[in-house]
Amino acid sequence: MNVAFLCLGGNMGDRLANLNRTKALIKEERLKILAQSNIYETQAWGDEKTPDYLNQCIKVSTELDAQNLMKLLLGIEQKLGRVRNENKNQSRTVDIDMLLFNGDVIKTELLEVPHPRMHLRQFVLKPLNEIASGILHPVLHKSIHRLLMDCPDTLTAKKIEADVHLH
Ligand code: PH2
Ligand code: MG
Ligand code: MG
Repeated sequence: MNVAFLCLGGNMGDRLANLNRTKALIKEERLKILAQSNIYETQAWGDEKTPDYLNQCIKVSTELDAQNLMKLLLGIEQKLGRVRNENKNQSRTVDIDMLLFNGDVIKTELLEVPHPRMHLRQFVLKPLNEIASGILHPVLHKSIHRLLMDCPDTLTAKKIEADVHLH
């Protein structure tokens, strides 16, 4: 059994509904959600003219390997109406990023784990710290809590009141 940490985020349409739909589709697949963070409203990183995001991190267990998990997640993004173009920071209904997969270091065309920019982003580290504070980053060899303390990002990430119970 493999354990992955994912960051969900979106800034188009009904952002909360899109996060909830994402988790519902994840549960329909052979994935188990083991833990989830609070939801944060976060300033857009990379293009401050785009609307604020909602971001949430979740911990899942799966029989799939990392490549097949990534393919499944890309399929879920598509089901939720995500359209990609060459602009990495364009607005989207939902983005599902794989942050960590076990303690593996993976670099293929499809996938880079640990996510290459996770340690630079408050919108990842703040929610991730709630469910993975003691986990070591397999390349930087620092805990998630330490990465959050050391993170240079000044964009805000504010916890929102939303029901995130597992059912
Ligand atoms: N994702 C991006 C670009 N910028 N900003 C925030 N706040 N949250 C995101 O999830 C995000 C972003 C590219 O994937
Ligand atoms: Mg992303
Ligand atoms: Mg992505």
